[in-house]
Amino acid sequence: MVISSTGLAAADRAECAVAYDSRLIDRDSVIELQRGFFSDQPSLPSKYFYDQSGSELFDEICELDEYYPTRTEASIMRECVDDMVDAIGSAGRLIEYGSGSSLKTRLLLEHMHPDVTYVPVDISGDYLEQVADNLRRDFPQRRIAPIAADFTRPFRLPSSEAAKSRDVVYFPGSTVGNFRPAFAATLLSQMRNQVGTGGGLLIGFDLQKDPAVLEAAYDDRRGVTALFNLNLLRHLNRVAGGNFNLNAYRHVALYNDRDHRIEMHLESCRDQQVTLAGRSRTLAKSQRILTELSHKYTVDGFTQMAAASGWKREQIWMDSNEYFAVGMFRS
Ligand code: AVI
Repeated sequence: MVISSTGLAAADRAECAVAYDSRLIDRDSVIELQRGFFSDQPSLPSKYFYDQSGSELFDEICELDEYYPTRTEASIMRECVDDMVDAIGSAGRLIEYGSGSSLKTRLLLEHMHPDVTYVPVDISGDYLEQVADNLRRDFPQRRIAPIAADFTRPFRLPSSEAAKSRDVVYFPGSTVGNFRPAFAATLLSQMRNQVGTGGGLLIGFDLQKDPAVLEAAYDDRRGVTALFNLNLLRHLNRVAGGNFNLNAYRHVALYNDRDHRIEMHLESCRDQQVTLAGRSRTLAKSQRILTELSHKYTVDGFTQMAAASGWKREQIWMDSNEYFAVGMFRS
């Protein structure tokens, strides 16, 4: 069988063409899905969490008692915003990777020097324009210059109009932890190249702590995270010709002590046959599909990873429990 350069057999490619709707999912994503799901240790990309209901469930997760990251980061931001805006400075741009609703950024927008331009970067162009319009209404003095881009791939930043401009990338929410270390390092290098020498990185990252606290945060009593995890299958049934039976999987969230990360899985409750994007496979009872990694760092470990990508630690802000950190790094 001839394997194409993308790793997908020619016959499979032909099969894919009829098995999914190209208005809902592009060919590269189908190839990515097939690579992950039809391997010995099946996995599915975390990006499929976030359809309309997944995004709503994620908002609900952020409000849960057990899920400490969102409110802890928000409290650090509130308490230390003056130091942060000093570190951002008075000329240049604040470039937010994966800005979404920009809700977390409103505090900075209220406090930052008026000459700092806000550049939200998000994959969803229409939503981005809508958010930018709302921000322009609420912050009429501030320049808002959105960029529609997938930040996990290299994208071009327009050259800055301001003289002596200093750009700062803002990456909140500990989203960096959802990438494997090698890819997180690639992303940090991409950010470093975008802002150049003297640029900054303001980034939120989650810290290592009692595994019981971590596992509760990703397996809450009300089962919201379980629904969020299962919703990924519902989403794939809709966009990628999946036939997952949502009642035949259970949510599992475990802390991996060696790699310092929460791993979310969907465990098959019985032997079953599944079709996705035109191909089928068997899942044995108790076999797990990996759906998400969420890495937890020490401040020193994160600093070393950032240093390998050209960033020097400037300041770290933490809550009193040392659950979460926001760092300012300089290139
Ligand atoms: C988006 N990301 C930082 C969340 C996390 O904590 O890793 C996603 C999440 N998954 C389950 N709960 C929250």
